[in-house]
Amino acid sequence: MSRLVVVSNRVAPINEGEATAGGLAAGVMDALRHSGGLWFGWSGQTVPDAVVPPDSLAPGLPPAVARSGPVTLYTTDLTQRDYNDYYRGFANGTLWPTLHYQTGLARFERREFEGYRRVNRHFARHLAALVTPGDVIWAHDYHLMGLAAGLRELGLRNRIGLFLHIPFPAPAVLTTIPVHAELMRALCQYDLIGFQTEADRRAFADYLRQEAEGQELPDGTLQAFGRSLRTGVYPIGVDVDALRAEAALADAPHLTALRAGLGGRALVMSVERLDYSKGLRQRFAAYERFLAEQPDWHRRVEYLQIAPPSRSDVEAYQAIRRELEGEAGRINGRFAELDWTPLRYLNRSFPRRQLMPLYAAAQVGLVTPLRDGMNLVAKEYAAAQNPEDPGVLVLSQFAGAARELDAALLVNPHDEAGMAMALKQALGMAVEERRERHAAMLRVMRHNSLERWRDRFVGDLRQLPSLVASTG
Ligand code: GDG
Repeated sequence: MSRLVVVSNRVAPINEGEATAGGLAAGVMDALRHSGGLWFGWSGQTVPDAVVPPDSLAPGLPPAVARSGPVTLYTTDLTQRDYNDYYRGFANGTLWPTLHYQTGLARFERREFEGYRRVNRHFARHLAALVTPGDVIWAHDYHLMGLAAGLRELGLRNRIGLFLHIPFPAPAVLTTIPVHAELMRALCQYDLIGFQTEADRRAFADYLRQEAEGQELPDGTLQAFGRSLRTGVYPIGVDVDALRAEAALADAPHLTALRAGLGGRALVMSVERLDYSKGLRQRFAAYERFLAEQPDWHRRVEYLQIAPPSRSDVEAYQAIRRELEGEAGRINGRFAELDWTPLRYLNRSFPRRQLMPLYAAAQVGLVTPLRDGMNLVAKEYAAAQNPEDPGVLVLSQFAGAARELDAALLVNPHDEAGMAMALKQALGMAVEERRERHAAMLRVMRHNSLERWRDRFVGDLRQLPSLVASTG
């Protein structure tokens, strides 16, 4: 079987048996072990600009940082300038907000786009030294839209696929990026592009048709910018049984502490990176409205929001953090009693093995992003529940997960009153209805497992006729 080469912005710091690693990283590692392979990405380290002269494409092999059986991890450093332009600038200051429909938060500097291209080429140069002609290359996410173009410039004809973890927006939104055409031309150098939902895939095909004179053939092949490429929908999944097993470890000391603090009150819980796309501001407002409209629930409910800081050197992230700190204080100031804190807002991360029992202890999982490619927390929350007495998932209709988990209570995160009502409904839901909704979600999640996501994408990539890869 052809060797698999995985490329992502960061290489997951994973060792066999490491319990804190996310399911996604573990799933990808399994695939690598199966066929042998390597995983390449940024080390997370930056070096002073002077170490690498501008535009030098650091020659030679990057250092191998870890080996585990037939799998080798390789990483490369970024210069401070690369980090600023590529990671902080174009990837997280332009692409992330725009692809999440937050055009008002997007910045654009051509210099940063040039940096994005430079780092994609830098990755390509390193990779080209590592891959052999039979390898299939699987790149991940919005950081690497230009990687295939970099590899093609170096003459590689391997099959190269990209899975986009985040949404692909409507053409009218994407075209707000001044260099959208250059970006999409480069993206079309991939042979296979995977999306989380059909809506994302459709938006990409629409862009090519409307903006690039592209066309879609009856077999689903897209043609644009002189290239033929495939697209597909691969909703990412979770390992339901592993999550439930982790969640059922109910005697963990942190749970005892939580239960003592709750004193029998119902727990509403949310977990996410502190990111403006996750809808925290709107959710806080909806909870405040719920408290204002439902005095019966005072002292009987607590909302635990875990939000580890993320990308804290990007301005928009500093702003949302400041705002939420103010809001959390204000809501507690308005409703708290001597023996009741209605909102607990924790800006820290928890080890994975602690997080799952917390999900299981929560009567309501409140997952209300403004936009999300998939949203794994929604699936993890549902997987963690005890099937006999499950909690209720309140889920944004704008998360990719809503396409599959339509047995959740679906809400519009912009509808404050609607979210407050859904919270009331969730807290009061009878056990029969909770079981029914949970069983329906479990069925879908077992089918669209993490393994299936990975095997379908890699399988489709491997099966591409070499014609698709080489014709223009
Ligand atoms: C992107 C897309 C898509 C969170 N806090 C802690 C913690 N987490 C873990 C969760 C979950 C993961 O991080 C977050 O995944 P999400 O899918 O919810 O969101 P993004 O980070 O934005 O991921 C998204 C995903 O890629 C995969 O394709 O679903 O749409 O935006 O696994 O549990 N883990 C630990 N402590 C925390 O405090 N250990």
